[in-house]
Amino acid sequence: MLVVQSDAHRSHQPREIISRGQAIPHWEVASRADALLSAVKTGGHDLRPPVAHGLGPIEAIHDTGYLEFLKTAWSRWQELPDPTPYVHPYAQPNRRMTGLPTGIQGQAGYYMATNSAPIAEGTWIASLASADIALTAASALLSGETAAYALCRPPGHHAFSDLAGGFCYLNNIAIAASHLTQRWPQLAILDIDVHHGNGTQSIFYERNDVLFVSLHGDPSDYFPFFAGYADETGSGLGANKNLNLPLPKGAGDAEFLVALEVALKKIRDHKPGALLVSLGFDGFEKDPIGCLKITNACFGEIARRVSALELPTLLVQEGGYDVPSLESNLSSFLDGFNN
Ligand code: Q9C
Ligand code: ZN
Repeated sequence: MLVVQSDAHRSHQPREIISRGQAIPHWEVASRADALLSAVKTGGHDLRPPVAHGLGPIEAIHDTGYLEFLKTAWSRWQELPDPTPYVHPYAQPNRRMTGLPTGIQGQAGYYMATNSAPIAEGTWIASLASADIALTAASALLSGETAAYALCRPPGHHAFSDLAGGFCYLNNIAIAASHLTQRWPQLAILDIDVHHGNGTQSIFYERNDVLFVSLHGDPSDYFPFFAGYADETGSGLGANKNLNLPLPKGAGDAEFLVALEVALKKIRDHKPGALLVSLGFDGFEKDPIGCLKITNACFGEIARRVSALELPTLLVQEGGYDVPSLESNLSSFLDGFNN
């Protein structure tokens, strides 16, 4: 399989996130990418660096004010008295207040949906590189490759058009999907990360060309809490082009595979020209922040069933935080995909 990766992610290593009022070590660490890369190398895959695609495809998905914020937030934050090394939101807009402030403190709240997407000095550079990885893998499909894996870091599926959140800044898979619509007018995104892909859902919620289907832990008591419910089915032109399949806490392989069949049927009925997969390994049974019990072998089985759709397929890396298992989980998936 064609794999796109780069080392640029190393400039993004915020040390902590704020969870339940406490600073805790960040889960989304650079060694994740090293572990995933080991699987690529042992699997003998065709590894390539990203090619810069410019800001055009990113601006097709993200708000200009948001991009300007991401690019400048860290340096603006450093001008505050007694600045911390990472930009964190403090006060955030809500149901009753939605104004856009001009100062950095207020803008951090305005453009950051959660306390788990801190901005470090190199976050913008790393995020651009991550988007370019997804775009380069997408371009390979445009040139006739049947499948490609984008080893993205930071991940992207919690990023909205104008919001960072949940370890994500630029929505890599949405950017890649919009790039692919130049060749395939109908696309499908399958999100198997354990967290609902709220950013991706929002970006395509009113579109009928890009179907979004997500399997994830029930958000009623799990991140991202405010989206991922079964009654979110799309609106306007996008009516019936969004499918959420929340799974109860603790669900294992059998339940996951039953839901996957529902997802695959919805995808086949949409008749997409290509498929994109938000590939998270945080549904793994040992994941420290997961809520499901997916086994290593099941990632292979998921891959076999997805590849049986026989569509040009772009795999985009999202979450997965049990670093010691990432290599074997990715190997299981890539091996399953090729068989
Ligand atoms: N106690 C992705 O998998 N919540 N993002 C962390 C830790 C945020 C996960 C809470 C989870 C975001 C791409
Ligand atoms: Zn996740």
